[in-house]
Amino acid sequence: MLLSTVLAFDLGASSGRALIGKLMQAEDGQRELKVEEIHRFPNHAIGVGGHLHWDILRLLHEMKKAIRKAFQEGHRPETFGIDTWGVDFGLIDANGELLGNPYHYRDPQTEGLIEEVIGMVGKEALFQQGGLQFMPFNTIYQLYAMRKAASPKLDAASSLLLTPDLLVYFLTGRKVCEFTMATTTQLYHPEQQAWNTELMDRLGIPSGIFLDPIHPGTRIGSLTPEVCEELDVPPIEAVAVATHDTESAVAAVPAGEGAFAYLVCGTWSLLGTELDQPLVTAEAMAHDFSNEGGAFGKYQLLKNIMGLWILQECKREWDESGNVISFAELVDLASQAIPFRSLINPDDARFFGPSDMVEKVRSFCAETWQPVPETEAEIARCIMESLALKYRHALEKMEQLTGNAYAGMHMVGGGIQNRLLCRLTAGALGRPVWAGPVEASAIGNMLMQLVAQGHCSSLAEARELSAASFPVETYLPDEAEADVWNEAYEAYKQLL
Ligand code: LFR
Repeated sequence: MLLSTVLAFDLGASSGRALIGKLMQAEDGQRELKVEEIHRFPNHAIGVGGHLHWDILRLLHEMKKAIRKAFQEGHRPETFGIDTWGVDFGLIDANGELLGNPYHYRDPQTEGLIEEVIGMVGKEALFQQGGLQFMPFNTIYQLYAMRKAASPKLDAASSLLLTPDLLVYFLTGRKVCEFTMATTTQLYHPEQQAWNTELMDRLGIPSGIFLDPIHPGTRIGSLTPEVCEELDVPPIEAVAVATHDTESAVAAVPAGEGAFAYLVCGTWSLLGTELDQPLVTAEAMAHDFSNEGGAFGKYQLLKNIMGLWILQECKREWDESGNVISFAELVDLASQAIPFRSLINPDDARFFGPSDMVEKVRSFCAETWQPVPETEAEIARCIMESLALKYRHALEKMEQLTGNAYAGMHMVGGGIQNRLLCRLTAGALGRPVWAGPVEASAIGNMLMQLVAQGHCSSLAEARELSAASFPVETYLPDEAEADVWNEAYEAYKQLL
């Protein structure tokens, strides 16, 4: 029996997806979530006038296409939810119109601003009040960059909408601020559970543009009559899901009771664990951990690791030079390459910006007196082994911070289709890796819609449904490889 149909939009840095979820109940009462992708579209950073932007109206266009398609294909979603990457936003003027194109978080405008803001406020204070790892793209630095550039948009703004909220606004006309995204700004005080208006005043950021956060699982409102007419669809309702994609993914981790470690694996690698309260200690700051708000008011103690971005950029370079090579081929080549030939620190700042990635990997190896990887296979192997070792490092630090020991690690997200990476991760950790589900963000998005609809009442129940609906593959470390991994880990730590 069909209990409910939902529509999830999951927008990532390189593509967007629309998926239909159907909550089914068997005669014995067993429930299952069935998921089907109905639309997929590319998403690109677009450079103009020295800035990098998102093409937000193109994304809206593709989302509208997906809504129409859902109904044309006979689905009847009751609600929809949107999740995207963190930190980015649009500014809305007094007439309700968007002021300019939202900046892409890799826009170079924030270069050097972390140091400047730390100079004004102090590092400990910033961490204590914002809970986040110091990343150049955090909303705080983007807004401060606009202030420094005397951006007229900032003065004309009457509200700030983070990307998923902006898209919800375009479709429903309702302006909201969803909590999990709010906590990626570094302007939200997790301990006080309020916007940090004092800090905003200090940096010349207008505090009046921020709306009071609402929590995942809240109903927002229906598609506007214009949108319904344009698409010829009934007025389905938007739900505030855990709109930060990472938090949606964490909501779908098929973990049982008790502390668990996870890795959300995509363009970024987010390695973390769920806590009831933020952990804003000096140690957490020293090890570069963030506290990001999650579904049901939880906090995620997590670390942003540069992730598969480095490999994606290398692949883009090869593709553009006419050497078109699929991810599957790359993984296959890498699995045949000589292990542990050279390693990088994936979080070295040089890897953050786009372009020249192959050369950046090579120069890192040259500067650290390692063999310089030449072939695609060698470069891909180097990146993946380095990521796996980075995961071990982060997991060990996390154990120190929380005092918990983790028996293994859940891996979710698109990156787990890279089976070599899962295998290498299990090897590096010397612990099992439980991989799945792949579409974690979209599934977590759907789960919070089901919470809003009253079909799930807790995170535990949502995760149970995830576990019952999607396969998980276990990767066990090979005992015989433990020594070589330990040696590689020692070598890796020398690079940090
Ligand atoms: C992952 C993610 C990370 C965030 C980064 C930039 O997609 O949302 O959590 O730090 O993108 O927004």
